[in-house]
Amino acid sequence: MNHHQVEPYGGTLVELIVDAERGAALKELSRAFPRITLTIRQLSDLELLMNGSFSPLRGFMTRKDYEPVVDRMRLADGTLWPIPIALDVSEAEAARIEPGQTVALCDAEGFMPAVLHVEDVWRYDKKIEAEKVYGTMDTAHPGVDFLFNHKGAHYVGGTVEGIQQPLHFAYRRHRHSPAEVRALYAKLGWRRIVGFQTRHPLHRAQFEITLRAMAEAKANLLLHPVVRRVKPNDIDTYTRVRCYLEAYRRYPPNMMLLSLLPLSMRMAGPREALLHAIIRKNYGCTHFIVGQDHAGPGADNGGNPFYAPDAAAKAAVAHAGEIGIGILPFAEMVYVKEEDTYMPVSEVPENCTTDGLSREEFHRRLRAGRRIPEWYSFPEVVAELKTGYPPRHRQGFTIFCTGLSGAGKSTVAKVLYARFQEIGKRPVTLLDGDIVRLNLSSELGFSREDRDLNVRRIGFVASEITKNRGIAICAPIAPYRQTRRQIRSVIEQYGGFVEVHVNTPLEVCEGRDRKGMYAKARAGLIKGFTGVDDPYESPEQAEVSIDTTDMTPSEAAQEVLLFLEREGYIK
Ligand code: PPS
Repeated sequence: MNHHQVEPYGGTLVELIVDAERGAALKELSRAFPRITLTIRQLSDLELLMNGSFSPLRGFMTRKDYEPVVDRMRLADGTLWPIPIALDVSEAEAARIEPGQTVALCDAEGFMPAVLHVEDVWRYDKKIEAEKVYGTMDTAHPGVDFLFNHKGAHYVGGTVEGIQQPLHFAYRRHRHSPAEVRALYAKLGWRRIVGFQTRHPLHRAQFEITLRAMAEAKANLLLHPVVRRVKPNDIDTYTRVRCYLEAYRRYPPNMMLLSLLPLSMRMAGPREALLHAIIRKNYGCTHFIVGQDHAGPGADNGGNPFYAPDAAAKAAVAHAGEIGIGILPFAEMVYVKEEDTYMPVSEVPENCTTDGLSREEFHRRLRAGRRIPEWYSFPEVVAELKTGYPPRHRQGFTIFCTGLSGAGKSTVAKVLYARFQEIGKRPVTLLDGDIVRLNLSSELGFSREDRDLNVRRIGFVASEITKNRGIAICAPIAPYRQTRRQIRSVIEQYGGFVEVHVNTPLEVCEGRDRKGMYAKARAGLIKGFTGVDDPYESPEQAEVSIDTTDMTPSEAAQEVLLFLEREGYIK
């Protein structure tokens, strides 16, 4: 491959896209190549390699570059590079890939954005990477957790030939390669550009920071948010971009450009700040804003921050000359009531009162449907957030009844179904065990695997209903704790998950034996019957637990309704 020589982060970008002819030839050849299916994170790295955001890198790092990068933030040739851009694979994959081979890099659908000419396959030391890159081995750090618990044990390094960029369908007019952005600057006559990185919605404090930075650097603004959800509680990308589009209108006309960056953040604090600065240099920025705790994951379980609040800014300033970008460090901004404006904490005049809202408090208010003060965020931004994150009484939720056969799950579920229909307001779906086994899982039996698959299917349907703000009422036995836990974690991303343990004792269920199943199970005519010769793992922390021994179904359902009312899901 013909790689042109580049000065580090200079005018020349290293784009790894081949021409159409070579692309077609590679596609043809790739039928014989081994294939690596990339995760979403790896695809982001690949995309940024291909479009020149990671210039001067020419592929995934080989050991020769990886080790000095980890050790002292230098590529083998001495160029500053703070974080490994390395492709991890599993033990099994590593065993079938050899240096000298070319492999196809594909997404989960089989689409092939690029090929990799393998130079190196090696087992890397996760501990050293954690210590050096993240400064900690604590898995409370999301980057470290990811490294230890989700990454393969080997890296595959080599040069990349890009054939076609990974596809994006949303907000396409706001996605640009570094070259495209540079061309836009030239067209608009922008010579000085300050870059702003964020993974949160733009509230007034951040807005004020960007305005101040623009004034300080006499520059236009590249608002360059990362469009990958970093932590489960982060605001989803679609809502966030709608917020940026609203904030956009608050800037003076023709002063800023909004571009979305598909970067997989590592939350590596100071080292990551350097990576962010390098990327922005490649995007033609002359200046870059580094805020408090930039790219930091907050505090560990003991409440101690992983990185000092100003560590990232210090690191960025120390390397600014080498990167070739001006760093604008920003201290925390607070709202000054008397002046009705934002100021860095250090500049607040005496006798003035300040106000602030932590991000956590803001999220709590948003989710509870409480008022967000106008000084905190523009009303149109808040309106977008409220549309994306309605208060609980407008969110969807799943009622997940679990318990033994004959415990009364279906009856309670039916009563709840009728009650919710009475209330109206939200669409309701009843996913009773029998209905599901008839319509979704008719081929399944009662082995551990089959039960798990059955319950996961129910969880999937319920999560879709919850996402669309409806009510899903499920009533399978769902005997295994681990499976219930998995379903909960998916559904809680979209709305409420209310586990209702229908905790009627086995003797009572067996005494009822409406379908005569227990008798058959005791007689050995049915094998693996829950509670008889197959386990039922009781929930540890169900939201509601009801024993229907001496309760009518309506009374039992009432317990659930009271819980929902208390928690704000119905009002
Ligand atoms: S599971 O474990 O969640 O997949 O079970 P589920 O889909 O709720 O199905 C439970 C109903 O199927 C009948 N049945 C059995 N239950 C338990 N164990 C075995 N081996 C079994 N074989 C059939 C049983 O009548 C359950 O009905 P419900 O409505 O729960 O009483």
